[in-house]
Amino acid sequence: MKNKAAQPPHEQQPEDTPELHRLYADFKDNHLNPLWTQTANLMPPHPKPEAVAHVWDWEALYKMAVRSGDLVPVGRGGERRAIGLSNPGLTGRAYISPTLWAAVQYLGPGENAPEHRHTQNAFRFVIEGEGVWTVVDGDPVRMSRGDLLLTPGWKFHGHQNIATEPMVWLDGLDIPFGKQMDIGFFEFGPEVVSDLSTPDLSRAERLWGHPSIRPLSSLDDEPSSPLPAYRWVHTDAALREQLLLEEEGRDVTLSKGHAAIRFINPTTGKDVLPTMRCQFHRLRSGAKSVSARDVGSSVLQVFEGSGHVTLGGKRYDLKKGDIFVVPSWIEWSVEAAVEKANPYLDLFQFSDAPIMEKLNFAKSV
Ligand code: GTQ
Ligand code: FE2
Repeated sequence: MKNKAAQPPHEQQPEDTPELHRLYADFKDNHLNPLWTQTANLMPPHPKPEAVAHVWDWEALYKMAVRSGDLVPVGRGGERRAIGLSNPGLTGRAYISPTLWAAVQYLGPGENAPEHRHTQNAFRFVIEGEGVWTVVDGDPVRMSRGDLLLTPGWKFHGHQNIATEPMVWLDGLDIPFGKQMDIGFFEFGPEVVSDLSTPDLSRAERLWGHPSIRPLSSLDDEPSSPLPAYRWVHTDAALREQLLLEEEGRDVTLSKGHAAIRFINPTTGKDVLPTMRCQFHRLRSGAKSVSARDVGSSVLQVFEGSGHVTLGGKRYDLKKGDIFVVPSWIEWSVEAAVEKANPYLDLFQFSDAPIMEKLNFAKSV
């Protein structure tokens, strides 16, 4: 190799000779791959995600979910009528980011999605509709508008819709992370959900759903939250009070007019699932969030209101139900529109932050 010390290291390449070609051919035949041809790509100076920023339009998603409902049966094998949001930068894979799966799931009136369990962690967030119960380890959990429902890894779960209307909701799972790590196990459960009752509150909520109170029979930390449902009444009240306290002169919001909360595991005070963080944002009409940039990826869905998001320097309109992805190290901020119909922009967010934090890769500016 010639001495090219004056150039940056990644531009130091060997002379193109027949011997070099033979060496590279031997590398290939022996299942080897040299670092020096791809150093800058493998070890960039900062994250350069293959995933790109993208916004999915809720109306279009909803219509295709309905068409899937007409054409595709739900049952054993396919398991779920769930349509994965596929990041345009991660072609061919139904992954919204390298770690996260986001899907819209459709369950028609009277339909039943069979029970199964898998290592992957899951949650559902309900943007609209009523009438579905998800049965988690034999415990029926009502799914209503604004609720966050958890299905931690390896718990059996199936869904049933007892209403006369279909229901469409957002699923979040750590499928891509699990696939990359080869951690997945999967088992079928009963074809019909194991408990067809439809109580207002699940047994786990009756045990765990009291603010800052836990049963003395369960004092150990649990890796996933034992509370299967985070109800909209509580989320809404927490956000409303944060903004009211701000109006009363208290410094409790993230920034002016931006209330935000994190859903937590009551046994640890930490994230609800080992791999996924779930949060909720409320921006007062006209308010703007502080620009953020984090290692790791995030997905947000507009729950109510409208506005726009600036993602990697590009501005996108947002309306109810729209879903967008924030890839690693992409700068982003949201702004609530000034509109009469809705005094707020409400956003549900999930991210892979627990993975990044546990592995010491988390970084923010
Ligand atoms: O509802 O159990 O979107 O297992 C992907 C995999 C939903 C579910 C998804 C699943 C489910
Ligand atoms: Fe599942």
